[in-house]
Amino acid sequence: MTRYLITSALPYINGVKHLGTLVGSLLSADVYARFRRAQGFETLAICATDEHGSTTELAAAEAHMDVRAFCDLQYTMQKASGDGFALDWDHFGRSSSRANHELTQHFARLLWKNGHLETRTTKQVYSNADKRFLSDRYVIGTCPHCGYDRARGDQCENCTRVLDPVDLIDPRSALSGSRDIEIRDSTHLFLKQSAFVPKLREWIGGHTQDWPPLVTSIANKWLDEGLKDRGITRDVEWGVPVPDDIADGALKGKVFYVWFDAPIEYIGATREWAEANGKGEAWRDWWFGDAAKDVVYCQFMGKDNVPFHTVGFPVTIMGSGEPWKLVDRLKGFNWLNFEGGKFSTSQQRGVFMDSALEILPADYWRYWLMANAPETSDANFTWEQFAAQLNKDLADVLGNFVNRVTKFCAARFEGCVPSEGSYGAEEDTLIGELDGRVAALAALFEAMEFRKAMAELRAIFVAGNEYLTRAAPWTAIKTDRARAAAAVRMGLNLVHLFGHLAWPVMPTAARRIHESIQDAAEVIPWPDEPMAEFLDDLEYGLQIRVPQVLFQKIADEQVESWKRRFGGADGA
Ligand code: B3M
Ligand code: ZN
Repeated sequence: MTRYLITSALPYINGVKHLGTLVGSLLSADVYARFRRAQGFETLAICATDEHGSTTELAAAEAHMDVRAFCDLQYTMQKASGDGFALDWDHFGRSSSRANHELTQHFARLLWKNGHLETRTTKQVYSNADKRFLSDRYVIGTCPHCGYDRARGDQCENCTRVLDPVDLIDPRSALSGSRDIEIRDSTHLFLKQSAFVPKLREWIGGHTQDWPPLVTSIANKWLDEGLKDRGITRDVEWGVPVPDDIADGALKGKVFYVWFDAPIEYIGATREWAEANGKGEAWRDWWFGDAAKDVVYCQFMGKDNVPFHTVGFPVTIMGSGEPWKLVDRLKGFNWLNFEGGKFSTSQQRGVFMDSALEILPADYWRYWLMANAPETSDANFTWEQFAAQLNKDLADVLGNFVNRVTKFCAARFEGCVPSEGSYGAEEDTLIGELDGRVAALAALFEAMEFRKAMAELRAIFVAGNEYLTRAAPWTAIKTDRARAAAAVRMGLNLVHLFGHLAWPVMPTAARRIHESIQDAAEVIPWPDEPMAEFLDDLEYGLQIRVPQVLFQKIADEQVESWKRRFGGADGA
């Protein structure tokens, strides 16, 4: 039987993530993992913090913290917000782990041994005041093309020209502002990626059917533009050290570039998982050689990460000459915008994971984000549409259905699944419709088409409501108690079904819905029996409970206050 290995792009250690990162990697991976688990497949859901590099060092310095202590703290915060969103990882690791250090060095040694790395001496800006090499973006100066006086060493944000720090006029450190900087030679390792182009083309070409067009077009564009050899080491301190046995110690004191070690942490975190759970070498069975033949490896990420996963990491794996798994299914996402503009971490624009949970439970966000996932194009978050959709889909349609049925059952049938009456034409029609819709929903989850999946889920809830309106047990009971009983029985079976179908996306609400009927297993299984069976499955006489309000309606005043708090269309 197939096993599913599921990874989401690793969130950078610094700062709480916004809804855009959540939908495009963390949440979509979780929904897919839950769906596969619900189907009974063995799954392993892996994520980790991406911790290395100069950005982390500088963020730690700004917080007046030692970089490791800074990462420890941020890791705890990210783990907590992941838990708050019910992201049910098998392991949430850290790219600074020993496992990742060892694996990163292992891959680098193989690449060196196989002749895919070479040393090159490059010119690098060194700041005497800051006592460190400055990466390109931390050198600022006047743009030689347009005269903008705060151009960054990698690119001028005024005229968008790509720059080299040595091009800048009047260059200075972005950290201290010091002009006491000099150009020094620095030796680095380069990965000779260009040699892999034919292999990459063949591999990417084999996925035109099962990767979204967004992903294959980004991958091919990257290759078409000509693949440059890539520097994979940096002059910073916080990272995986380059071992001395590479290039005779010529890179002493340097570390690997963060984008080299971060994807390797997918494997590293799997090893951390095994170590944390006493599973020994079991991590290899998910990744290596014949033992992993039955594994389908699925990755989730935003579109900016696609090149690193279709070119960068695959080259590391191909170049190792060892049979590590390459990604099978790569789901990439477009951007989610906030009120017509970009989410921005540096400007704190938008809604971030911690503050989101201060105003509404995770399931509201989970549902809305999946229902509006930026799949075929960018999507936009607005408070009005957010509130309107949740009020309609969750409160009016799903919540109200559960409430109507269970309340009526409590009032007129002693809160027990009625045994009288039998299903007739009305029920048969509904069963036929739901057989089609539940199968369609499963197929959409399988295809990772989340937006359409949520539309199908909503259509299923609506079908239940429409059935109940037609069957109208509250009218029938006046003349035909058996007819009303059959309708209530169907209604309760539908509540039960909704609890199963909603679980991958709304795990907490789904559990409450399910538990209004009967206790639920930890993983609420996907219904694979025909609807005629599933919808007549509840034991006659079973005692049910009326749940507390499932979804509180969002009031206009709340929307107004959130707009004030988070800023709205005006970009405030
Ligand atoms: N740390 C996240 C990002 O670009 C980046 C992903 C690494 S995946 C190995 O948002
Ligand atoms: Zn310029």
